[in-house]
Amino acid sequence: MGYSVAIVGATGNVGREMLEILAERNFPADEVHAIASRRSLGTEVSFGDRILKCKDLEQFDFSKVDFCLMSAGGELSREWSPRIAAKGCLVIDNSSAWRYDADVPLIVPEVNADAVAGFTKRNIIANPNCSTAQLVVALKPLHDAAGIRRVVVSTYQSVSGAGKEAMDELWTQTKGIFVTDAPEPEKFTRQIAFNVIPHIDVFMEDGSTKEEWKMMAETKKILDPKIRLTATCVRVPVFVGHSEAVNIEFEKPMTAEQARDILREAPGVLVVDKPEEDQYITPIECVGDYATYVSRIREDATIENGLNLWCVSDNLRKGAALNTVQIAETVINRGLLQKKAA
Ligand code: 11C
Repeated sequence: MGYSVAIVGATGNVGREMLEILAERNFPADEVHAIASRRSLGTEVSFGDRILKCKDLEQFDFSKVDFCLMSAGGELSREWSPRIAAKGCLVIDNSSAWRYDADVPLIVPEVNADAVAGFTKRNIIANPNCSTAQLVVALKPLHDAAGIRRVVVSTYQSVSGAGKEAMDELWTQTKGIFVTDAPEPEKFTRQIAFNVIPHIDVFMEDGSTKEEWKMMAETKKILDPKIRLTATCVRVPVFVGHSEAVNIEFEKPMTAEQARDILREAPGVLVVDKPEEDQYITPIECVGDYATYVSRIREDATIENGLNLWCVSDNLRKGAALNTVQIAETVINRGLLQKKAA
């Protein structure tokens, strides 16, 4: 007897990946329901070799469902997650709505799986922002070894992080520039084709963007509140895969060779780092993979105990859908959820 799982936001970039990953990993589900807003009612989505028809969120009965994997934006999550959770269905939410709530665990299983048990207060678990998830997977083993004091991170984030329409905008602008006229920006504040934009999410009072703030706040909650982190988040004309240039200052010495050895053994990490053979990872090479790739590991001689690295991952997978499914697997493996009778 398997679990009953509902995916809310099943027609979106992340919802579709969730369905694919549940199928790929043979998640122990007897029933999988694709749920969407009324305007997507009846839309068909793939689940392994099956086709599911989307059901209406307003009409769906969550009381018989064990897990609700939610990827429908913050506003909808604020309204619906508590309602679904009150039906005894564990919500794992991919939006930013619950991440900073002290009663909601924010989980990356490779980093803080033990914190998952705290879900019982609200029956909600939060999934971090995509740019944070891959970063903390790479930082955790290094932090354990030498204590991270400060991180300076610059991101190169793909357009899929901003949704399907943003991917369409990059595609039509790129074609348009050569073939017809480039359409005006709609999802982005500037032309994204052949350009980069240092603006993701809204600006805050101190001049940072919310995306930059999220990386700081979420790294503290998931990994260690003592770590100081500053970020500059940039959108680049890449469809899938977020990249990050990371500068780390440790409490104790850490050579590049030590860091390479530690990261080679770390869960969720793959090291591709032979500059003498041009071996390093780019976003196109990580698409569809589970790993957080780390390349370009080198000492930073401008500070004491400094290290630089380059970190790339599929933002729709480790940054969103895969991490959500891994959280559900962690809950099951630790025997924390009583399966509902069919
Ligand atoms: C982006 N990181 O690339 C964002 C998408 O808080 O879950 C995810 C936003 C979030 O645009």
